[in-house]
This record gives sequence, structure tokens and C-alpha cells, in this order.
Amino acid sequence: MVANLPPATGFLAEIRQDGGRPLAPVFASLGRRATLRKRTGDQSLRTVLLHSGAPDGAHAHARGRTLVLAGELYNRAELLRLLPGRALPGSDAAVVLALFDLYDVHAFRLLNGRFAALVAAPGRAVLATDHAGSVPLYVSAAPGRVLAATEAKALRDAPGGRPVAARPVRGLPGTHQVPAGTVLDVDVATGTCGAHRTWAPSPARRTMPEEEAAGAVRRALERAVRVRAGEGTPLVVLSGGIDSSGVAALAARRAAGRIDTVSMGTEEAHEFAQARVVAAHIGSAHREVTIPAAELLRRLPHTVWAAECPDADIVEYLLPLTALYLRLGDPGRRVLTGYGADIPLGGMHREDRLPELDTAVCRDMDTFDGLNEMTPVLSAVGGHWSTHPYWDRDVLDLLVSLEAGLKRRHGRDKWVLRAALAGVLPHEVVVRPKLGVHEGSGTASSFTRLLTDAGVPGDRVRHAKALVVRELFDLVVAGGRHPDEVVTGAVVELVTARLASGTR
Ligand code: IOT
Ligand code: MG
Ligand code: MG
Repeated sequence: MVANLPPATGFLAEIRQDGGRPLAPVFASLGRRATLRKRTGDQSLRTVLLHSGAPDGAHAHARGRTLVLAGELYNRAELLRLLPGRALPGSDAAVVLALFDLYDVHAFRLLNGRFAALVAAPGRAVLATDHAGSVPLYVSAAPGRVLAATEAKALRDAPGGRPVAARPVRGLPGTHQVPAGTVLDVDVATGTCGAHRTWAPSPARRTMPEEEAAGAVRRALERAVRVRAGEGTPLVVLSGGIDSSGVAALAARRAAGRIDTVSMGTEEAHEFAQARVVAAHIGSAHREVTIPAAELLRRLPHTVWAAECPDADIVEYLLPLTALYLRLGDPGRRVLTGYGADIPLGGMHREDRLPELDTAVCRDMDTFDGLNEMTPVLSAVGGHWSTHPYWDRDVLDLLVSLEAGLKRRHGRDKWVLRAALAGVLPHEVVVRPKLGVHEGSGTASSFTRLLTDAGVPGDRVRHAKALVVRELFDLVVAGGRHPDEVVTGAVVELVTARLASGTR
């Protein structure tokens, strides 16, 4: 049931016993909107769904319960086997509700997907994220009222919520982000909530012979790509590095596997030659998009607005992708990326020594939550749905758990992935050294130059980038400003002046 786009890509849901006024649905994501209203006992549910044409596929109702789902499942066939003798549920939302009937909150331990979900049951509001929290979910809860949304900005005008077992959102008092792999079970009358973890990264490491490890990675990734490819022609955002080239090659090898690929670059830097080698090898319809560095920097506010991420390093990775998604045209593409492969494989760390490599993997798996780097809103600001095969639950569980010596081996980083893909890509691609998207596109250097041109000393650039991104967050997320009205240069000037006067 993976169609071109999932039925819904986001929602704002309000469960009330208090009869208060509904919030205005404010989203960065494009999408048509449908309003759903239900009454159960003494509480009302009002949901605004951001949908892609068939909103009815995004909600399900049975036995006085309503489930709302933004996103999609990737282990549907496996899940259906748990529902013998029942009429086969048509939508992913119906599958999850049927499982909730059987397992209650524990249903969410079974799911491999990219979703945020809400179950409204008498007296209860149950909020769930996928294992990676890849569709962000925010909540504001108070006695008699539970408000939840897939973008924090939609809760900006929520009246103050009680503290819940989740991360507070900067500048939005009373609004919290539901952690990755978590179910929050909220008692609507009191606004109190219990939390259940439904996933955690494995702290254990598995040893395997080389061929077995490479084969396991290849099979897991093949499945993850297949279930994400959908009904139309998927588009792979392709750098020509091993991660995205692997996804593109496996997508092209599916039965009837036509695919499109696209690479972005600036006038200063690009990886066009590398991506072309891959596109030619797999026979994709390939495009190159050159985005002037000035336009890229103008998209900084849009990136923070979409990702709702206050971390400058992460925003630097997401900026070139956001700028690309805004340039794609033809709305409604299903986009596959190679994003996230470097986290379980330690690819960002250029680290030869095994203890340091595994330390980096442990740290990154402990700290990804809340950064929103996988958020579908990045592509949804251009009307597209993105999905990341390396963060498929099965692929991720496997990659995290492989012992460090399979990740760094024979003098190569990400060895096990390179070995897994040796049969589907040219040798030069398999052995290509890692280049981060922020480097290959000239994003990091353009952002640095913007700051040094404004007078920031070299050793203060990193700090200044952090201040700029935080200021942007305060403007476009907490402050509710539209990013088109926010001028990157003006924010840089403000931060530079503050730095110079020693205010921060
Ligand atoms: P990198 O791995 O280079 O790129 C991430 C994905 O973005 C690629 O797999 C590809 O799908 C897309 N992409 C990259 N460059 C281009 C391009 N020029 N044109 C089109 N698409 C492109 C950063 C990084 O190195 O990016 N991302 C890391 C993880 C970040 C660290 N996060 C953390 N510690 N929590 C990653 O694993 O992807
Ligand atoms: Mg990568
Ligand atoms: Mg790269």
C-alpha cells in the first residue's frame, strides 16, 4: 500500500473536553487540508489533515476509537499476518487501529514505518512516533485538552500545557516533542501522561563473516528500497557517493524499476561528474540543478522553518537538500535519499581506530533524537514526500549492531556497505571517499564566507553559525514569522553586532 504519496503527511489534532477554540492550522508543509470531527463520550476530536488526495486513508474508526496517521508503514505484509480472520484493513491507518485493538500501546512496538500517529479513545489520547521519530510529533497537554501536531509551529498559540515526559521546544512553553520510538498515553481529564519506549538502538554488537554481513546488508537494503519505491517512478536525490548511489542502483533493479535521479550543486562546488557515472550505469533519467550560492543562503530561514531544528551543523546538511526540494517543480514526487547511512556506519568521522569509531556511532545514536534531520517537512515545503531506506527499522538495527571492524575494514570506511553494493555499482563508485553534502555543494564554505565577510573572526565562525541558526529558529518557529519575510543577511548582521559588542 505504498502509493505515490502517503494519504496524509501531517496533522494538527485537538482532543478537548473543554470546548475551547480551535487553533489555526499553520504548517510549512504543502498539501491539501481536510478537517475531520468526531465525538466520543464527553470529548471531541478535531483534526486537520495535510493530505495528498485521499484523506480517508489517513484515519480509521472502530469501537469508539479514532486513529490518525501521517506517513506510512513498511512491514504491512508482516503485520497483516497478525490479524487472521479479520476483514483485511485497506489503509495503513486501519492496520494500526486493528493492531491497537489487539495490543493496545504495544502495537507500536510492531511497526516498521515512517509515521506519527494519534489514537483518540474515551478518556485517552495516545501519541506515537516511529522508531526514529522520523515524522516529528509535538504535544501540548493540559487538564481537559490534548493538542498534537507534526509541526511545532502549529502549536504556537496553544494555551500553556503541563510538563510531560518529553523534550520542551525552545521558545514554545508547554509544547513538547514526543521522543523517537515512544508512545505517550495521555489521560485527557488530568493531562497526565505515561511514556512507553517502543524502540532503542542496540548497544550490543554482532560478529559475522565478511560475506554473510555484506549479504545481510544487501538483502535488508534491497527490501527497504523496494517497499519505499511506491507506484510511480521514484526520484532519488543522488550525490554519486556510495549511500545514495546504492539506493538508486537498488531502486533501478526492482521489477519494472524505472527511476529518476537528481543532483544539486552550486556555481562553486558540485559532484555532478560523480553522479553522472552512477546515472549512466543504472540508466536513470538524470537531472542536474545548479543553485547559486546566494539563493542557497536565502533558503536558510526556510530550512530552519521546515526542520524546526536549532542545531547549526545539522541545518548545514539540510540546507542544500531543502533548496533542491524547493526547486524540483512537478509537485508530489516520492523521493528516496541516502540520508542517515553515515550515522550507524560512523561515516562522518573519518576515524580509523575501532574504539573511536564505535564511540562515535554510540554518541550519534544517542543524540539524533530531536534534530529532525529525517523530517518529511524538508521535502513537503516543495510538495514532495521523502523517505530514507538506511533508517528503515530493520536496516538500521542491522547496521548499528555490526561490530566496528565490519564498518572500518581493509582501509575503507563503511566497508560492509561498500561490499554489499559491489555487485550493483561500478568499482570507482564503490571505493569513492565520503564527501558530506555540506562540503560537496559548497554550503559550509558559502555560509562561512557570509560570516567572515560580515566581520566574524575565523575562530568565531562556528559559534556565529550556531547563533544565526538559533535566531532563525526563534523567528520562524517560536516567533511564527514566514521565512520569505526573514532576510538571512539581516540576521547575520544582528548576530555579528551582538558578537562584536560582546552581548553573547
Ligand atoms: P551525505 O551523506 O553526503 O548526504 C546525505 C544524502 O543527501 C545523500 O545520501 C543523498 O541522498 C543526498 N545528497 C547529498 N549530496 C547531494 C547532492 N549534491 N545532490 C543531491 N542529493 C544529494 C550528512 C552528510 O554527510 O551527507 N548526513 C549524514 C548524517 C548527519 C549527522 N547526523 C547526526 N550525527 N545525527 C548522513 O548520515 O546522511
Ligand atoms: Mg551519506
Ligand atoms: Mg555525500
